[in-house]
Amino acid sequence: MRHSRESHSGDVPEFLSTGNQMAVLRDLLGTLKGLVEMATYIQTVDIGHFATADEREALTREALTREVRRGLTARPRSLSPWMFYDAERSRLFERITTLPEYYPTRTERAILAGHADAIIAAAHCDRSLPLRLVELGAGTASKTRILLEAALRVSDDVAYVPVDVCPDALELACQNIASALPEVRLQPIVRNYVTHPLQLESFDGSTLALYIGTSIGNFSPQEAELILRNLCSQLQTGDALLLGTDMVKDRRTLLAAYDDNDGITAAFNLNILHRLNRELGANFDAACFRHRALWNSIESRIEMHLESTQEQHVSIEHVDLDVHLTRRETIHTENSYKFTDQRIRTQLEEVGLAIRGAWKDSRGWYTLTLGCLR
Ligand code: AVJ
Repeated sequence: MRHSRESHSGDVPEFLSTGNQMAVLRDLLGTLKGLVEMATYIQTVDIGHFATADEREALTREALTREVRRGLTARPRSLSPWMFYDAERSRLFERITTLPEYYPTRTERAILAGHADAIIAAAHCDRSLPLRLVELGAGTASKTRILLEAALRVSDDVAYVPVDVCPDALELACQNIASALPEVRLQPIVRNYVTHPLQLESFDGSTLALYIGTSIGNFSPQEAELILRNLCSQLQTGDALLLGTDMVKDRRTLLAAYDDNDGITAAFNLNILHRLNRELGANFDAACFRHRALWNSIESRIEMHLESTQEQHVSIEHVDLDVHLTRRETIHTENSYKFTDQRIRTQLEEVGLAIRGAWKDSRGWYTLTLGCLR
């Protein structure tokens, strides 16, 4: 198999320049140790370069195995959420986005619908130049369409580069955009932008990078900085980034969004265990765990955990791992950071972006911020 399992003490500049060196699994433990207690071990696994579904599957399983061994032997135990997106998890997330309690998606969509023209005008100053929109974690691109329509109102040369780890989602995104907006030039990239920094073709025009959907909230401030730094390394002076962030608000609203009445978020969380049973030969009994959502005000994040309701032993056959869980012991499965204006400013300025505009809903629950590369 074309990868090594060597673990380097990751240093940031090296990570930034890994570029196309596939075949390297590298974590950033050295960089992040001590900074985050739920270390997201950033592994470089370039799924996009592995042509066949079989190879992709083998690599995914390898990465999963590694993550499970790391996370379930650590204390407190944890599993990184972005490692677990598969068709079922994506489907459950799509359902979450329609729940009455889960306001971020519809709030962001409303802001886009109200301000797409202003956002495009602020990002695309020289209208004579072609415009390229590059979206990290594009998913099915349902909200992006609003921005692309606005882009087409000011330019007849618009390209869209959706980047996603999931080829099926990307396919759907391209079909949706191609049928609704055939004028847009599509250049999809299958890539896990977390584990493998994006490399864009040079472009004679202006680029607007999109990192929306509050996806950045899954990452600690340090990890988010790395992701943004990698992205900005692909931009030129004057190019822009549109960042979508969910804001700090009252605790009850936040908690309800991550612990809905229909139990969809619980199912989304417990899905990790089913996946481990299915793919790694584990024998988790999901009925012996419960979904917990907490608001950590010090870290400014919602945390999701799976709490063991009883003392139990679980074995994960393909990882050759036995886990003993005490009653009430938890596995930390997700963080969703919530932002303040100050936090957004810091996050953008530290990677060289100057704020050019910010758009919010009337309640101030969500913000779209446009930063320009200095
Ligand atoms: C996909 C990271 C934006 O944090 O709100 C939703 C994921 N997890 N409910 C979020 C999620 C549980 C979501 N993001």
